[in-house]
Amino acid sequence: LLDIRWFTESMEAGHPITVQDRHTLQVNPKPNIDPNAMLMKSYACQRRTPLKHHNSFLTDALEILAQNAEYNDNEGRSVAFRRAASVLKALPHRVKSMEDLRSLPCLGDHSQRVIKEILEDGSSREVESTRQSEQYQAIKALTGIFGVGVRTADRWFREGLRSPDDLIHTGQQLNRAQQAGVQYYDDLQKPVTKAEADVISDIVEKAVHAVLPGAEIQLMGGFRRGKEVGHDVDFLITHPEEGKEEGLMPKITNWLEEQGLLLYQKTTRNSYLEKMDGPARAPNNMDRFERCFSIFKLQASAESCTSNSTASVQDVSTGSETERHSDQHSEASDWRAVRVDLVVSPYSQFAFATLGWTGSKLFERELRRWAGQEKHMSLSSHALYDSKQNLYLRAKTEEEIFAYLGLEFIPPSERNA
Ligand code: DCT
Ligand code: MG
Repeated sequence: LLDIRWFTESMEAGHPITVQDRHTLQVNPKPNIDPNAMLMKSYACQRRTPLKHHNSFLTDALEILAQNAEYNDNEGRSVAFRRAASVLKALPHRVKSMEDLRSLPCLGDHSQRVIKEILEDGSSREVESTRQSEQYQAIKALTGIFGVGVRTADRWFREGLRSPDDLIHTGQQLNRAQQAGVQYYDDLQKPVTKAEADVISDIVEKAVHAVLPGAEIQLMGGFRRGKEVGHDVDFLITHPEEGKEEGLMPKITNWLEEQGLLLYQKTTRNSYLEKMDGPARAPNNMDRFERCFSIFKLQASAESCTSNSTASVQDVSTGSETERHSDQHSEASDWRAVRVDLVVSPYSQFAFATLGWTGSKLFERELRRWAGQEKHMSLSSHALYDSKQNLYLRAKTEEEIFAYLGLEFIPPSERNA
């Protein structure tokens, strides 16, 4: 039975059964071939990673160490922990012993030590002390403010600041984004539900169609991957007639502002030029689309919602509140603030933008790494460039891009690497 299962799984996973394998099977009906090694590919973009998996007791721990490494400006270490966590997310079973990890890729010594300790003692001392550390907690709280990155948070931490309240009390200079971030901090800490994302989708669709009929809108990010909650709602907007999308964002934000639906917005213009940007640009994962970082004012009451998901939206506003809240927004408030990202893409780049904005972040990173290291190609949210042929590869669908990259198509719901 084991042999047949191994055969079928290998075939399904696209592994050719080699002559050597056949021989091994003939002479040894239970081949000593490690199924882990056979089935677990080393790039996250070669694997299917579902949203719900069996090893969060390990991946949560590794991701705390990844997060902490990021706070300490150690990107290499951070990515190593994230890759290790991602492999465990793709395992079809719960890890019970170190033996289960034999031959798995991406598990460095440090990650293995942490896993071993959790398997043996139920927790890892390093993870627990990180979780409890003043620096970790403060940087987490400070970067949790919209508009605050690790560098700023770190500077504030070294100045003795620990929380958004400390920023207010000490009268820190804040830019407009950070002011909004502090003002709506409590709301923006609360996860956005799928029901809320659906209400916002309807609003965005209404706004976009009011200013540009025929435009297409797609829900991106975690919600496209099937997540039930997120930290924001991401949308990609395009129009089948190339050029019609130019200058669209200010029209959308004006419409939304007139309806009183925006608490904050900042639009950056599209600065991508294929000829100028070229494939040789540094592999910066920031794209250059016209983009609007915004904070929506989401009403909980039925009359201001354009969808029938109001009931579930109201449930959310009962979440616990802290004492600090802007004076305009009391606990009894019938609205909440929600982070929304709007991105406009020319139609010819839409497939690349869709792939780039679906995530997860690690999946995207691995796609770009695969393209560069394995295919001598350069992938961004705008284009795919083939350095061997010296040409841009055009695509209308995500499926075509996976095919160019020589990868099996992975649907969004299995890109939760
Ligand atoms: N993205 C990326 N690299 C980054 C940031 C973002 O490739 N450094 C892409 C992947 C996901 C998408 O943009 C949206 O970003 P987020 O909203 O930050 O991620 P998310 O997966 O939607 O997570 P959440 O559910 O918390 O919003
Ligand atoms: Mg998101």
